[in-house]
Amino acid sequence: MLRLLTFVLLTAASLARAGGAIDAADAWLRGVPPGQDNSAAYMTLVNTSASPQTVVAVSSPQARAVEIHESSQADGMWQMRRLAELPVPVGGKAVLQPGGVHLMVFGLVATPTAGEKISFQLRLDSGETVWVEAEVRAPGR
Ligand SMILES: [Cu+2]
Repeated sequence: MLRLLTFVLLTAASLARAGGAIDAADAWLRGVPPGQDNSAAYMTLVNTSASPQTVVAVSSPQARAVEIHESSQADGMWQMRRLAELPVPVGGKAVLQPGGVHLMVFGLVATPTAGEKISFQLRLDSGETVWVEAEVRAPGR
């Protein structure tokens, strides 16, 4: 019975993942040297639904906190600000990339190694959650 329940739960989880309103591509996390536990993650979010989607919160079981940030340059100085939400328009996408919007990752529970996957849970304003696996790239890339 327990085995059957596990199977049903796993099946439901994979269906939810496949049928989500948002697809993620090219997700990666910038590797960090030992002792540094903050990093950033990047990805392209594609709206696969017929309505606008908005990411309102992000978390990771492998980090203490995740925030949506946007980098910008003013007077030759880079600065970051926190975004309350990240819209993904109908028929469009949101591109998170170095120098722009990114997921700021605070308090990685372990130093990530290149090739490892870090999981992120994106919560949409519809209440739906989308899991994204980001591959760790070597530091400095
Ligand atoms: Cu940041």
